[in-house]
Amino acid sequence: MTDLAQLGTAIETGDAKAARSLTGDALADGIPATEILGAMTASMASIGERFEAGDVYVSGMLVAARAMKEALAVLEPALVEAGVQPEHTVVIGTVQGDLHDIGKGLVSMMWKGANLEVIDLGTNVPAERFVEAAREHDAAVIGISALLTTTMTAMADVVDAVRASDIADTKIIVGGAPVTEEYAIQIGADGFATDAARGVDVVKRALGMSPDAARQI
Ligand code: B1M
Repeated sequence: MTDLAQLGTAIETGDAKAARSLTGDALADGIPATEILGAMTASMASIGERFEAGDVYVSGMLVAARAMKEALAVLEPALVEAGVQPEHTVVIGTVQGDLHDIGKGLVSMMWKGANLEVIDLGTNVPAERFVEAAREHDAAVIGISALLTTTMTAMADVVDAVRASDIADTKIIVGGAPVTEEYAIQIGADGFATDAARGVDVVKRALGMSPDAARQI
């Protein structure tokens, strides 16, 4: 049976090759995708703590993030379990000034798994780009991610830009480590989720889908 602690270590040390192969082994062993994901996210939390303590530098976070993304690519099919024609389109991105995309990528995967067509705008996305993309794709929901206390304020700019546009009624869901429910309410967002799994419930509620209407991992 694959040792998930080894997978965590591979990610923390930035060993992308080992992270990819251990993820494949864990899936082949029948370990649930959510459990594998748990080990991966714990390793990123650990890297963050070590960065805060001055034990690793930005370069260390970067190689760990690369290893995590490569391992996630192996895990994605099991997380998404694609199949049914998507009922709704949603747009998601990380706010302007912010380059963190792992959490946003996870939310995006989980939303795909909930049978949604997900348009991922990437990172460092200006407010107007969210509006343009939502209009272009006739999106029912805009998801915004921010990982920095200095960039989460840009979420308010996105909400303001949407509300001032011709697609003012589009539902907006926000999330990311520094974001709180209080902040989400303050800026006028329609929904907030602390993690990708809860993000599925929140998007389903925003879309008026019953909580059991879409598949979850
Ligand atoms: Co950055 N970084 N980083 N970093 N980084 C953090 C966020 C930090 C907390 C580390 C620390 O000090 N402990 C700190 C922020 C402090 C703060 O503002 N409070 C920090 C800093 C300071 C910085 C720089 C400023 C460092 C520097 O240059 N001096 C710099 C900023 C660059 C920029 O964005 N402009 C920087 C850079 C980077 C890297 C590029 C090296 C790399 C990112 C690579 C990448 O993403 N491609 C990086 C990394 C890897 C991290 C940590 C270690 C890990 C982030 C991560 O991927 N977590 C992070 C420490 C930490 O998070 N503990 C840290 C795993 C991921 C699964 O969780 O992203 O939280 P998370 O997503 C969760 C939830 O938040 C939620 O669901 C996700 C899954 O459950 N969620 C949503 C997220 N978006 C959502 C949207 C939703 C709903 C839920 O609805 C739409």
